[in-house]
Amino acid sequence: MINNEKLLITVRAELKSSALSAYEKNLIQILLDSDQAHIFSNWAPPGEATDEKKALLADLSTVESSYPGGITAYINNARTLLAASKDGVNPFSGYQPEQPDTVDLTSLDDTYSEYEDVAMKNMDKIAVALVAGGLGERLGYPGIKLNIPVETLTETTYIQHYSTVILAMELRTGKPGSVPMIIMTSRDSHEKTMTALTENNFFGLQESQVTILKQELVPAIADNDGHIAMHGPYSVTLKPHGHGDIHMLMHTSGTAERLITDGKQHLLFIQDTNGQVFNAAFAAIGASIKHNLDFNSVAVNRIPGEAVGALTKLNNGDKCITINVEYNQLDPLLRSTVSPEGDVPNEKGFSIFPGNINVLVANLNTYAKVLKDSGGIIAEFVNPKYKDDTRTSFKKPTRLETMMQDLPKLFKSGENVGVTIFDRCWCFSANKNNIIDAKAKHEQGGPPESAATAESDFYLAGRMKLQLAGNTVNEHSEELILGIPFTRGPKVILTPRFALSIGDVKQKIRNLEMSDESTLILDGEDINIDGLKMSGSSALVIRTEKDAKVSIKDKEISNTGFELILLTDDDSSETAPEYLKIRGFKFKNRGAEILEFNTPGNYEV
Ligand code: UGB
Repeated sequence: MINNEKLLITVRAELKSSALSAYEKNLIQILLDSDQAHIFSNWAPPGEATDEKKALLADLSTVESSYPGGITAYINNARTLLAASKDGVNPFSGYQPEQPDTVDLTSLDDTYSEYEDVAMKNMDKIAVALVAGGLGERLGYPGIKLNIPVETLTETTYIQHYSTVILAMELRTGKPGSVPMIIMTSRDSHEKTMTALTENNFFGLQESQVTILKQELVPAIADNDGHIAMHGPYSVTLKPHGHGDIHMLMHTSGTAERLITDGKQHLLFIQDTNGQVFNAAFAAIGASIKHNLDFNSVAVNRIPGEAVGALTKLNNGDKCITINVEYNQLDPLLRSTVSPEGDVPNEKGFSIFPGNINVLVANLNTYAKVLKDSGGIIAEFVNPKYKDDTRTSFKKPTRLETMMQDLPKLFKSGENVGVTIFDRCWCFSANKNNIIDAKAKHEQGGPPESAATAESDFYLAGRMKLQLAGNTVNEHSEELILGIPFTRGPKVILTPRFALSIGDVKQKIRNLEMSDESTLILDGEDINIDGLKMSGSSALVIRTEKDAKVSIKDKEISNTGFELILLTDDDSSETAPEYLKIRGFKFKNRGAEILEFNTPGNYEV
């Protein structure tokens, strides 16, 4: 307790003055009761600097109203977690790591299609939650990441792409507005996300089906006693609380319960820049339904030591949970328990602990129950950087954080937690790193996760779908653009309206042959191809409005298509928009065949 009588006299005078409202004075009292008198230590006498005082209290009142249990609960939680951290409490003490239960969908075979079909029949029971509160510091993009184009041929942005998938899901249910979309924003992303939605008419979604949940920042903590950090007499230091806030907000806003009332059974969580996610999401939802999973993590095979969270089953005899263990914690855990050699590869070269990519499927009934039991606070953790081994002071203020993949930490036991493994390029290729870091990551043998690789993989998924449908697709060799790998063709975009599953592609495209630099863009519900040969750098774009049926039969395409231009070779490189600069290239239409069908009818090409 701060017991500085002079300081307390000043604060008490503030409480008696009429400059602040009753609510603000109550907040001061709450803070005093939590040993936070230092916040007021440099305040001017009552009646002075009132606006600054009110601004500080407004920041803290947001925490008081948004954090379950208010600011007192936040400070108490911080003290408990900091004490455990100081004592070096091992969160996995007593647990034996085991291989988690997995469903292997790395092969896109008939079994895979069965899983997809299960989800296709349950479209009206699915809701999608997109976490988009991140600042994207690693990417360094000036706007919100949701506004970046997934690819530069159609310039469809991430938010538009996700919305288009939802619209396509609704085509299956026959009920517009029936697939809820929840978007978590933050102070950093809220305004721009709202602008993107409103300026684009919610990308065709109904406003009522979109729920925006805004996460708030939390106070940074200066020391092990839980004192709130200050950076000025009237400014507390605030920091992000992490993507796990989605769970808290789903609870406190009543959204989880509402989804259940509306008949939804599964909630799919996605990140802001993973254009591949809906290649795999439906099969993952199918796996959740078929195996009755309460929680299902989409995962990729990881090489031992790879810097990706490892999905691990932990068993202490009483409790058995499958959770994400950070890769730097996994190796010591294995060495001290079941494997003196640490994380070793299996016969295929992979760790038996698959990598988490933060695409998650939760059974809504279980989810809502866990939220209710936990008050919505999901496995907070603290990660202070201590000045020295005494663990008594920090290099800089810390804060409590949460991660959305940690939800199973709150499972009591008996919940059915699964892991569904997919081919990496098929399910995950995020746009997280700037070009310098992406190049370095590639040189170190890791995935660059940049705008260019995300775009390259987006086309790759299109090619994979065509190949699975038995078509001939000649792939161009990979090249380096700004030191980052990119495959220039063929570029294939099959929009969600055209196909949501591999089955859809198989049904609609036969006897297609594509050369290694050609481009095919299909955007319409009812386009059928039987016999199409594309040579050289030819490009064909087909767009249809509702009720326009298009059949392509035995057609040959030869035109100059889209040319890839390196920005380094282009005069306009300096003035190029940022979404091109983060790639290092652009495409120029030199003569693509573009067919648009804007009125209902049957068309043969
Ligand atoms: N996000 C928020 O909405 N709010 C926040 O406060 C923070 C983030 P990052 P991170 O893809 O390989 C995750 O920053 O957290 C959103 C997993 O934890 O891109 O470093 C943000 O907008 C990790 O296990 O990623 O790492 C974005 O949509 C691994 O799966 C999302 O949260 C890793 O992603 C992720 O934020 C990965």
